[in-house]
Amino acid sequence: MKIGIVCYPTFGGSGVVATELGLELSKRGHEIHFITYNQPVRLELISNNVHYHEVNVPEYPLFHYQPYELALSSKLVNMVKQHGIEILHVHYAIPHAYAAYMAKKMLQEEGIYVPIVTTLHGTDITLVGSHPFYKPAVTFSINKSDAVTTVSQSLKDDTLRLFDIKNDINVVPNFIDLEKYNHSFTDCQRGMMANDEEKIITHISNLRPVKRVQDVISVFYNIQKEIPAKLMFIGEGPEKESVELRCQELGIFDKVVFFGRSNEIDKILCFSDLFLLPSQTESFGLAALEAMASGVAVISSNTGGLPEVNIHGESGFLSDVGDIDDMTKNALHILSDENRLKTFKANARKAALKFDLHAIVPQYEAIYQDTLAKCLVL
Ligand code: GMT
Repeated sequence: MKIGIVCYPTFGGSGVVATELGLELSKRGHEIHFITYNQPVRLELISNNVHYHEVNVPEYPLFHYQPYELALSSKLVNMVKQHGIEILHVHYAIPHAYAAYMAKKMLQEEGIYVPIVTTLHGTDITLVGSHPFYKPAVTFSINKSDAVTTVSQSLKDDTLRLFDIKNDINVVPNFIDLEKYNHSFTDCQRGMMANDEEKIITHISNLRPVKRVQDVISVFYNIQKEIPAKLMFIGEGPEKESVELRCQELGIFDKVVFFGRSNEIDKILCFSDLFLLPSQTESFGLAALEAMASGVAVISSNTGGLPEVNIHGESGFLSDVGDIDDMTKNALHILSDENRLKTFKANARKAALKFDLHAIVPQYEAIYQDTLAKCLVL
């Protein structure tokens, strides 16, 4: 199939999933066209059947806001015509599903029919999309998609609760390339980051308020009072400065390593013992899955789709949002006993197996095939 993939090219989970999906589909023989405003961060390989088409929005002084949706829908029209793209898979409803619908309508005028698969990722539904400023357009775009998927059952429930949805929604969970996280061959160079007694705690996110990064610091502060530990803090975002300041105030700055954005997540996870994800909302928690695939136990909140990923008492523990004491208690329970830590780490890896890309990617292929077949009948 010739598949157009529209996504955010940044470090956000939706862009990562879209990119990994495209790359895997290309390995399975499909021709993939990424259409977005920058080369996606994890798109390291441009090969015969992986293409990247940049959407440019020329600055024009009359516009207070530059019209990205317009530029995207025009680009989609051109790319579908030029490359014979058969199906568009858009990740994150805003504004991608909306722009794709406009492109589809323009193409129909020329007798070209291209169906749209929309994947909802989380904040496009739970935070931004349900705001009254966007809600009518998001509802419309979801209902006008030819197929809709969500990355967890919880996100499907939220979508049905928050919007008036007439379409069926398929749950296709996020996935992982387990081979990339198979570290048994190496000692992971743990000694570079911590001494033998120190436990390594890790947090990865885009440091937005929804990630509750101050809770990460509070839990780590409590842990290191009881057990020697280091915190690996990965990501850039609006909360970064306040986190650095707080670490200074608490006198733990020398125990926290700030990596910024990193393309070496797998290496950092390789030497980690525990992953903290205390988010306010989290439709799935791809970062937690990446940690689990690396054999890292997870302490997370119990919000959204996290209970579908992190299995309470097995791969880690779940706590109510903001319950620092419970998260600290659970973290210390895992870290204070070497055998217990080993068991949780092994369980984490085992729980991640369920999300193997070889099991999940064919679900998307089946959706493309069904959608194309349905459209042929119409
Ligand atoms: O969570 C983020 O910071 C980024 C965001 C996105 O849309 O790029 O992630 C959402 O999509 C990911 C991939 O499907 C999910 O794993 C994340 O849980 C989800 N984030 C939230 O719901 C807050």
